[in-house]
This record gives sequence, structure tokens and C-alpha cells, in this order.
Amino acid sequence: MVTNLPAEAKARWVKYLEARTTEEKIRALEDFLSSVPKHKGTENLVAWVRRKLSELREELEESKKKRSGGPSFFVEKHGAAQVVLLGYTLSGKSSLFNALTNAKSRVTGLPYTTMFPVPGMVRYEDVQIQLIDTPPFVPEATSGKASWRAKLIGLARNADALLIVLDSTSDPVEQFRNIVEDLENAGIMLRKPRGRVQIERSKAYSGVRLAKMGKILDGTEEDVRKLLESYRVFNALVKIYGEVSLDDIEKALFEASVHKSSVTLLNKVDLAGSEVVEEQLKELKELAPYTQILPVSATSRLGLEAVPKYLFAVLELIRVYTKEPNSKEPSREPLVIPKGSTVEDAIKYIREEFLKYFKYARIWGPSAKYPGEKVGLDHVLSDGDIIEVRTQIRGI
Ligand SMILES: Nc1nc2c(ncn2[C@@H]2O[C@H](COP(=O)(O)OP(=O)(O)OP(=O)(O)O)[C@@H](O)[C@H]2O)c(=O)[nH]1
Ligand SMILES: [Mg+2]
Repeated sequence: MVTNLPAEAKARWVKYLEARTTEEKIRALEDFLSSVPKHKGTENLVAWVRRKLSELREELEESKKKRSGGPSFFVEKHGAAQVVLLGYTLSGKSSLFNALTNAKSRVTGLPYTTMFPVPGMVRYEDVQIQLIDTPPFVPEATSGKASWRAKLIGLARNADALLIVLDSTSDPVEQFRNIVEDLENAGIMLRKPRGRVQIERSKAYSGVRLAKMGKILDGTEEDVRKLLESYRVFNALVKIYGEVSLDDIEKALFEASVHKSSVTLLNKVDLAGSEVVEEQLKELKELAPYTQILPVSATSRLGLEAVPKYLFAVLELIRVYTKEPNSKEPSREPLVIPKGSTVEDAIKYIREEFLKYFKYARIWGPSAKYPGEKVGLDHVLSDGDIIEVRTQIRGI
């Protein structure tokens, strides 16, 4: 994508990477854009910069609005995770939101009813998940509404997972394709990438260092070093997971693309015939094996009961219940943490100070070999575990 930029452009790029405030970033990115030659080879880059600029300008406007107390597009996270609805106008996002949460969003039957995000909570057993109803998605190919689109993309980027809503009476496959394409253009991937690159720039690394948890498909470590140095990045740790190409590494210098897990609701199946719905489901499943597709109806509530369970599943979270050493009962409220978390990770959520005085932990539940198993910091926890932390000092 971005290979062979003139030295001037690369130097300006570094200025952007170093920019701290939104204003500085906008200025630096505008400077950078003016030094990028416009031709086929830089098309993607130019498109990316333009989108990024529009996102940053939105961000600036948002923060100004916030300071003046006006309505904002940013929604503070509550509960175990934030899930953002995404779908065309009239697809039934607000109706589904009303059916799934304890909150209320306006439904009129007229297009563009929802103008600002509305937060609500969905319950899955003892876990609270935040759901955000949103203004409608408008495909990039449609002119206008660019700033609206950028705000919506910002919400999606900030979410822990996406709940995509398709209208089974209005070409859902086409709707899905457009949504995925626009998200991918903005660096939000619904499919799991083959690999992942993370670049941490810091003088502390003295040189370009590589941490390979995977492999580079088309180059050597020396190629990576040269690539980074051509961007005047001399001190960095490049972490590589899975299979990545040099192109992926170069893209990661610009902006790491993010992966979002998703559940897709094929809504209004009460209106479409069952054969039509079958066909749509088949096509969608073939097109996107990476998302969970569920046929539902907001009006008849068909299929809605299972939605919270699927949301919890794709969020890849586990529930851990803490227990005081002398108490019989664990906490009622679980600690909700990422799948794969260890005892050490859990302690960081409970009380980081415990780590200093940690002696051992006892585990009851799915990850324990026997009830009350004694384990160390690196023990991997499972959903439903009960944990009791023992420290060297009594009282902490
Ligand atoms: N028959 C039927 N109608 C539905 C269903 N879901 C939503 N509707 C209707 O579709 C219309 C649009 O629903 P909304 O929930 O407002 O759609 P939206 O996606 O929030 O629309 P915007 O706010 O414009 O993005 C309303 O008249 C709803 O009553 C459904 O499952 N079945
Ligand atoms: Mg709505």
C-alpha cells in the first residue's frame, strides 16, 4: 500500500505520530497529505488519511460540544462490555433495542428517527451488558452524511462488539456487504485476521526489536527494520502474532486495524416468507462465517431470548466470583474479565496491591482440578470459577 513515499512525506508522518492533541494531529495529517504524491499506488493511503481527518475533525467538534454541554455522540461505558447496534434506517434497531434492554428509544416508522446514540442495559444471567442504539448506517457510496458516518464509525471502533441489524424485507445480503465494506475501509474488521501486528514506539527499546509470536510471510527481520527506519522509526518493539506480511506491518505503522466480534440479527422475519428467510440465512452464512447470524423479529419477539447469550459468547468474557478467606459464600456480583485471564490478571482487577503479598490462590469451579485447588499466579481461569486469594500479610 504505502511503499515508496518521498522522504519529506515520511518525515511529516513522524510528526503526525508524535502529535498529542487532536488539533496537532489534524494539522500534522493535513501537512502529510499535501506531501503524498497522488497516484494509484497511494490511493488507499490517501483515502485512509481523508477518513482519518474527518474522524479527527468530528472528535474535535465533539469535545467542544461536550465542554459546552451539547448532545454528544460519545457514550461512556457501563457494565461488563459495550455493544453498538449498526444497521440501515428502518431495519428495526430501535425496536430491537427496546425489546432487549430496560431503556427506550423512539420508533416512529419514519426513516432517520434515531439521531443520537441511546444507551441501555441487557442482562445475561448475572452480567450486565451495555447496548447502544444508534443513528442509521449510511453507506459510503451515498454522498453526503460524511460527518455522521465518521461519528458512527467512531462509536463502532470504541465498542467491544457490534450487533448488526439487517432488514429481511430489504435485501439484507446487500446491506451486510455494504456495512462490512465500510467498516473494513475504516480499519474495523469483523473477520478474524490471520495475524496481528502491534508496534510500540519508545526510546527505551534502543533499536527496532522484534517479538515473534508468529511469522512474517514475505520478508526477514532485516526487512522489517529497514521498513521502519524508512519511516524514521528507530526505536520500537514490533510484536507479531500469527501470520503477517510486510504490508501488514507497514499498515500497522499507520493505524492498527481492529477486530470486532459481532452478532448479526436478520430482523423482520415475521414479514418475509420462511423460504426467503432460509435462502437469506444460507447466503449470509456462506458470505460471513465469522459472525453469528440469528433470525429474529422485534415485533413478535421471535428469537430474541437467545440474543444476550450470543452477545456474551462473542465478547469472550468469563465470570469469576471472589471469596474472602474466612467466608463460605463467594461474592454475588462476578468480576467479568477477558477469556484467558490468569489469577494474576484477576488480582489486578480485585486489588493490585495483593500481588506484592501474594502467597497462593484457591480455586473452586470449572478450572480447578479439585474443589479448593491451590494455584499460582499463572493459573488460567474459567467462566464460573470462585477464587480466594491468600496473602502473606493477614488483613489484606
Ligand atoms: N413487522 C415488523 N416490523 C418491524 C420489526 N422491527 C421493526 N419494525 C418496524 O419497522 C419500523 C422501523 O423500526 P425502527 O426500530 O425505528 O428502525 P431503526 O432501525 O431504529 O430506524 P432508524 O432510527 O431510522 O435508524 C417501525 O415501524 C417498526 O415498528 C419487525 O421485526 N417486524
Ligand atoms: Mg432508530
